[in-house]
Amino acid sequence: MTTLAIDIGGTKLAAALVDNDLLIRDRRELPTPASKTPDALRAALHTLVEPLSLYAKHVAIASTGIIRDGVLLAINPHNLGGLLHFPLTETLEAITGLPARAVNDAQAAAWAEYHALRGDYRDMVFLTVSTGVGGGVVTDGKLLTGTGGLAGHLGHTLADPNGPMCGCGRRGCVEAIASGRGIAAAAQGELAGCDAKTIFIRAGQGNTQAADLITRSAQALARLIADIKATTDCQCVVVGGSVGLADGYLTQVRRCLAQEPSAYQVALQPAHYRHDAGLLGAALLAQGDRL
Ligand code: ADP
Ligand code: BMX
Ligand code: ZN
Repeated sequence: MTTLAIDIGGTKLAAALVDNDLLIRDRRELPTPASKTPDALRAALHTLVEPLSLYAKHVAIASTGIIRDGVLLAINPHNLGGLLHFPLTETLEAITGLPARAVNDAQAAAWAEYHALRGDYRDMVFLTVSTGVGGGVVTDGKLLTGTGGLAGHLGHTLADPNGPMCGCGRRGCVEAIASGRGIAAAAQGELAGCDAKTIFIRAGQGNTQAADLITRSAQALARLIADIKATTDCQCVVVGGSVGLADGYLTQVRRCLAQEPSAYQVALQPAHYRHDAGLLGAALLAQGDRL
């Protein structure tokens, strides 16, 4: 059964057709519109999925935000241009005429990455370092979603009580420091106004401020990973997102984690499905896990 899978992130929207063997075709992307009102997102989703919906039997959505009863509720509305609330499944059902299911993007990616692990794994955690910092926790082979969809929002744990304000209303969250937006927000002088992608390029060219901003992110992520190990005793942590997958980033996180006591050491791996983990996890969940 062909699934129309959609991944809604703070920076980009992706959609593709996914078949029963998790093969992806006709993948396409659009920038996420930054608008407080839902109309721009509705219009972008329409443009994105219209050429694909004819070939699918159902829709599977992985989306940034807390997903409750098919509705997106932003914990950090700044990541979506101030948008707080968006009726995801209702909108996609209206656009495509197909039944739709939705799940948080990092929870979906965790599920896909858990299935990609080879060996006897029961406990793993996925982290995306992207527009924000998202997380998905698999414990004893089960994906945690929580009663209200909040489970795994590890980007909103505390990194620094004196750190920058987070869009969720809390000061010093991991997301406010380690995410693409957090990296960009701390840039000063010649780097002020640059996005995280540009800051990585500048670091590669030898810019020391850019390199320090990336190290600050990697340090916050490594401390989060030590906390995750202490909380879940997971067997591995898989890292995705465009910042998480950027050249050299995971190596830096490993170096920072190595400074922590031995009890908090855990294997770190880049996402097997790279930028498609969210799409594939949503498809897997909607298809009922036939793997
Ligand atoms: P989304 O959050 O929409 O899922 P991404 O995973 O692409 O999207 O994350 C977006 C963030 O990653 C932005 O802050 C962007 O500047 C940054 N980014 C995109 N490409 C790269 C790259 N090649 N290297 C480092 N950072 C990147
Ligand atoms: C934020 C939060 C999470 C999401 C994470 C990564 C919103 C809109 N999103 O912490 O639900 O999983 O970002 O999202 O509150 P991404 O856009 O970086 O992929
Ligand atoms: Zn926060």
